[in-house]
Amino acid sequence: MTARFSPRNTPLRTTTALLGLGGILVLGACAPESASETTPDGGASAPGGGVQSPSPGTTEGAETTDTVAADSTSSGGSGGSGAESSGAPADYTASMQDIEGEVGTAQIRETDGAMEFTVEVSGMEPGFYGLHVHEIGECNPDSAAPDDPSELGAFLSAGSHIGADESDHPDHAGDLPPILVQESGEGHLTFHTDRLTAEHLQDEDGAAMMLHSDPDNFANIPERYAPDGPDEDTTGTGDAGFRWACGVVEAAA
Ligand SMILES: [Cu+2]
Repeated sequence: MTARFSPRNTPLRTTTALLGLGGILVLGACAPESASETTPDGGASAPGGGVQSPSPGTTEGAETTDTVAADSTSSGGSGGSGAESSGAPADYTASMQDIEGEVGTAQIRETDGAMEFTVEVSGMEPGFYGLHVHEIGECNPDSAAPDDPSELGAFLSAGSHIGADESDHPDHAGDLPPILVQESGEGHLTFHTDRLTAEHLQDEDGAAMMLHSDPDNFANIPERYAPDGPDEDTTGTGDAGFRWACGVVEAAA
């Protein structure tokens, strides 16, 4: 865990940031995105991640107070000229929310042989943050991991990265580039991935966009730090920290 108190930086977020700090400190000793969810038999350091900052019931409260809504609607004109370059409407959308409300949005569009993602966030501390698509479209801020009900935490309901049972991180279909939040607190990212399909996003249990509290190291751990190679947490999750905001991927209206 880093020294960062919270990915949030707006005054509105202060309370949550402090609450979040508690959660982070507790979770700091754990693997927030547990090895068990991505390496079912891993058994690595049971995170005991039963403590997390988000608490149910507060999720809806601040939803409409954030500036993200305005940001997302004005993104085309606010320096996001690249984002809308395709001009085509999104096929899927996700509103990524922490316990206070929307942190950012993802617009996903099917292109020829790839999925084009446009991700916008605001009101966050500058820096890189991990982004993934998780395998279950359920964003419960206080939930159990599907494959280990004893493991509780924020948005564990979304399960592992899509493709986590088929390969190591960062070769999961759901592994995405990290987003860079600028000094303004806003982040913008557009990219294509040919790893994900419509079936991934809209299968029976859906899918969820996850914004993490830390950068993703893509399991790129130099040998001098890890002579035996990265451990299971790293090859499972990229050490992207705990799950900060989650958004169910939905078919665009
Ligand atoms: Cu993730």
